[in-house]
Amino acid sequence: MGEVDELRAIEERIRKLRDEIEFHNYRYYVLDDPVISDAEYDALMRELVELEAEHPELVTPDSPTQRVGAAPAEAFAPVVHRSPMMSLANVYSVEELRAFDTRVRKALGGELVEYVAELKIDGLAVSLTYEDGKFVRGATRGDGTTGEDVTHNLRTIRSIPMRLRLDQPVSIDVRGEVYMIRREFHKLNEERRAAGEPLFANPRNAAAGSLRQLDPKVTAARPLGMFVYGIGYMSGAGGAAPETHLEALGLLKEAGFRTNPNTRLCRTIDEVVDYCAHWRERRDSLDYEIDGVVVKVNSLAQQERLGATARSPRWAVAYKFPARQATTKVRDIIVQVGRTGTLTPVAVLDPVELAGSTVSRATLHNEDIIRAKDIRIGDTVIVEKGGDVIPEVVKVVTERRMGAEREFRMPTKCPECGADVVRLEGEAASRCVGGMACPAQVREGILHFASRDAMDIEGMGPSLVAQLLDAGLVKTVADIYDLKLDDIARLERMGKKSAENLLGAIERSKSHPLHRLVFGLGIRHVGERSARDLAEHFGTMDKLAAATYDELTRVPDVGPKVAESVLAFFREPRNREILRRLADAGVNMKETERAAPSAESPLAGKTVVLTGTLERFTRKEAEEAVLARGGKVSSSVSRKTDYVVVGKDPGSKYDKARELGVTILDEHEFERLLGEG
Ligand code: 3BA
Repeated sequence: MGEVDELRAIEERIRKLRDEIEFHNYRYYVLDDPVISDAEYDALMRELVELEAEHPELVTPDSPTQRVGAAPAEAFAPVVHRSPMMSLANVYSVEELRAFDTRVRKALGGELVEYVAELKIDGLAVSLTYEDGKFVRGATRGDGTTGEDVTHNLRTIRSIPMRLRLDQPVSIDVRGEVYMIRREFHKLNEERRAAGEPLFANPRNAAAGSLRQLDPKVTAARPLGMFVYGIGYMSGAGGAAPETHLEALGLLKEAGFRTNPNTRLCRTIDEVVDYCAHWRERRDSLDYEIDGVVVKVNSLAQQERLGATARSPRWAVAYKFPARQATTKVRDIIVQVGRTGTLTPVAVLDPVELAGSTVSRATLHNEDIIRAKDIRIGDTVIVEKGGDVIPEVVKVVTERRMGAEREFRMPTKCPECGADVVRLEGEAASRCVGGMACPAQVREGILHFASRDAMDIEGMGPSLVAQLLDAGLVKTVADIYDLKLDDIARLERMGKKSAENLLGAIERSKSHPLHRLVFGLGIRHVGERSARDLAEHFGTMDKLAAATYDELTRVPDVGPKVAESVLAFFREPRNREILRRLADAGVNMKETERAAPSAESPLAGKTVVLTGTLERFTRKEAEEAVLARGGKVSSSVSRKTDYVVVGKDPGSKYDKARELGVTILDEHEFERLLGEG
């Protein structure tokens, strides 16, 4: 072969490798559906790197090897957008959303209007510029007219195509949002904490910080994602010009971009309102943050007629969810004593509005976390409330320190009973050694016993339990079953009627299956799952109480920690006495036989793992459904797992299942399986 022919063959091979690698990037990062293994992908990449090293004159900026290069001279240089990136008008209520719809329809003379509702990704808006189908530049939004050149960092995002997958050489500006998935954000912050570096307050700031890196290697190590949601400018698409926003999104998808799969066409504002309500409740099920819903008029002709004000288009609006983060001050740090004697430091805050309610406390978990975050009394902090969890302090705004802030010290004596506080080697928690002599532990233990997932005694909340303890009517959970109507009715805010209701709830609690009692006893390390496993395995309290270490660890999923703890509980004479009294009072000590699972159920004897959010079941309902059919629910995937049921936004269990080749069921298939037999 002549030299020229050889060079041509190498050029051809390089071209082929680039096409293949970008195709696999697309399969993996855009479609989330890879068709080759990581090793095969690495081999392609290695070959390309070697060929380009031998022939540097053949390297082009859109080569997949150039996604992580050096920072060019134009990094962060100002970029004037071909068309401005406007802002979105915000609304904070359904009423305002309906007012938007009324305005739109009025301005269009009462025409039919369709909307597209899409998730409002809480990231950074960027613009990607393609010339003749090739990625040439990417910029932040900036002030909307001029942004900063972040091409070098955007190239590291594998879901951004370097070349468009279109036939025509289109020139286009694509707009979208760059974000960091929550899991990666937490990992990044964990690393920064370990390295003593300042923490990011949220994934958005982390993504912004990553795009502002000079060294694209640093950006590449912080996995960012991007969803695109619009076209800012386009030429050369020929007859393919879209007429609706949804068509525009379809075109972007065809061109190889990642669009959000949860975008919906809504024919009425009611459908938009439903969509907003749906995602307000389910924002936690996504692995990225959203801060609202963006509503857009679907028809581009109607968009044109509606036009824009000085700052924002009249055809779009952002429905904002209540903020989940706020800034406030730590007035004090107090200590709460839990059921097992664990001392939990709690920040007393200047009250602040958060996710629709007023917050004045935040958990600080333990001493180590306070040290790691360096939280001091008097500090200004960012607090966060997610889902239905207790608010947390995310980080201190150190810039606001005045010098008078005080460090917290864990008390050496229990604030409730004065007993010693100990912190065991290797444990994060400090604990009061007072045991049943500590009123806080007694109180919390009784509250746990009566709680919904344990004995479910309705009406036995914190204030009643405190009164019962004060009046000396209850000292242990066994005393609950000796309560008399007159005793209760005499308590403050307790009429005869409420007293009767309470006695009714106490009476009903006697007939629960054994696992609720086992859970309610508050044996350390015995959660709901273990309580159920133990109750089902041993069948009666007597058998459980008599079980040896070996018998206990023979129960699947019961390890040494749980076994030791169960043994210690039953060795204690005071606990045995309480159990004897509960039995005498008529509290059920047997695990009620499950309705014998029909042998035909395909789930009988099978081990099932659940991951992700299911649409039609809560986690508990899905578990119960499996158990009721004779199956077992496990929390981790192994070769012994028969089925992995995968909901929306599954976690690593899904990857594990694929790796091990375990049968994967989606929600439909799972429902079908439940229906059989
Ligand atoms: N859609 C943010 N602006 C968005 C194009 C309009 C728009 C957004 C959006 C103005 C999101 C303002 C900055 C901007 C492109 C201007 C979205 C999101 N649509 N889904 C209607 O998910 N955060 N932000 N971006 N032009």
